[in-house]
Amino acid sequence: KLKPFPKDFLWGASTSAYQVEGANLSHGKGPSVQDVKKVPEGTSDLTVCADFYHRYKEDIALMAEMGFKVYRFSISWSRILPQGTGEVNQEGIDFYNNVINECLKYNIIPLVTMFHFDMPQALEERGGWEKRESIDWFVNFAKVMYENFGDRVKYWLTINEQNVLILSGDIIGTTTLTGPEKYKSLYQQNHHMLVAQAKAMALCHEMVEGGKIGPAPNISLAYPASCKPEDQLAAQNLNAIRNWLYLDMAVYGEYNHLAWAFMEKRNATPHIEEGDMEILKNGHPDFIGFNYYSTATVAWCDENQGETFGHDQQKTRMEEGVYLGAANPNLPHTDFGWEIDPFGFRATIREMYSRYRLPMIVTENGLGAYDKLTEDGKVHDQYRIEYLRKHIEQIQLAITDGAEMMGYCPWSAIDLISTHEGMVKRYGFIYVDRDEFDLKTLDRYRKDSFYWYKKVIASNGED
Ligand code: BGP
Repeated sequence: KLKPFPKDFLWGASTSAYQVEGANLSHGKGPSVQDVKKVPEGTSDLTVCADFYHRYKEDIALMAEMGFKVYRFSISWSRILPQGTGEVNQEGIDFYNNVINECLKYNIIPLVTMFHFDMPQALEERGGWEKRESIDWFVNFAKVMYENFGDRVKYWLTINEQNVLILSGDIIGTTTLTGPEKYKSLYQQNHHMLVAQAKAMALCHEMVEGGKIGPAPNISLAYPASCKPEDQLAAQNLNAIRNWLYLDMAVYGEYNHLAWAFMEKRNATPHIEEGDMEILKNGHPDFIGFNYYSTATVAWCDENQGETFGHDQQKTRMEEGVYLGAANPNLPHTDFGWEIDPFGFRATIREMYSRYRLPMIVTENGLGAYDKLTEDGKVHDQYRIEYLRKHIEQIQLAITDGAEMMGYCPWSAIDLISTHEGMVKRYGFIYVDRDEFDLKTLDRYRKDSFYWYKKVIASNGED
């Protein structure tokens, strides 16, 4: 017999600042690395996005109409602190105050991501996360946020997909180095992010009355490609460097031993200052937020053997002597080639709960597709409904298994700019009328999934 979703289960959805807001170089905002980066060919820049900066009231009203209990959004660091440190941009503070107050007006809990891929360019030019000072920069930003919003924002997420920033750092832009130097830089940046996160968690508990905070990595369980024993070792390797490195540190304040062995092998163990390990031990998350899109499948890989599988940031690649990414023949794909694995979602949740015993909230999950607006203003996205329904079923099964699940925030509340494919790849419940380069009306339309999700929420997951 299935256990019901908890009564106070947090149904909602997610967005991130640089992908949804627009107004990226106006209203006092400083540029972030995203604004400076060359956008992939054929895709829109970030000047307008979904124009959430000007239309947040309409958008939050639509979220309220769906019955959202929570809205996960990120605060742009360089909108608050244009130079990353120093002077505060009051217009930025006002904007996020308005967004927060608008949520609260409808009893929607704001769940704020502090960092979602958007390092202020001014800090990047000073060396970014590779510099030890980045810890202080981030903690200062956290302090400014707690001071200004902590009276009303009680749920916080530290760094979105830190593991993707490191593991796919060359694709996402965390490093431009290649060869052995790449690893050295990435794992030093990683260490600074981890210390910054631990300090921000401790500070949240100090400054925000009733504040709860957690990490938000992208967790994909790794499957062995076959029942060859060495493929199981490969799966353990990838799980360690992709998943557990981040969560073992967030929860236990310890470096995962397999991940450490990997860094040693790559000559990339970070420089750890005296006192760091104590700081890491003292930052306790109240919950685990995590993004889930699919699982990963890997085979054993001897030194100097194998080919890279896939090409984009979600695909599993290869690390010589560690693992070799493989396609999973049992899984269907999205229009954009991402594997779809609802069962793997349950398996991932089971594994996470066994390891960490903390309540969990899904901070992203969803289907990127080519949606079409019909002439009478409809979007028939049955494929998205199917995807989400199957994943929600697996959450309920995981709850029945005994896992403690707090909420579900699929990606994304509203259509926005994808990380690599611009506006053609849509995830929202709300359609935004614009194309890649033609801004059209920017009007909002309710997709079929909008009406469906509204029923899911109203019935607390029973529909
Ligand atoms: C996650 C990111 C999001 C988001 C999503 C979908 O990795 O946290 O920012 O965009 O993936 O990815 P994409 O836009 O590449 O389809």
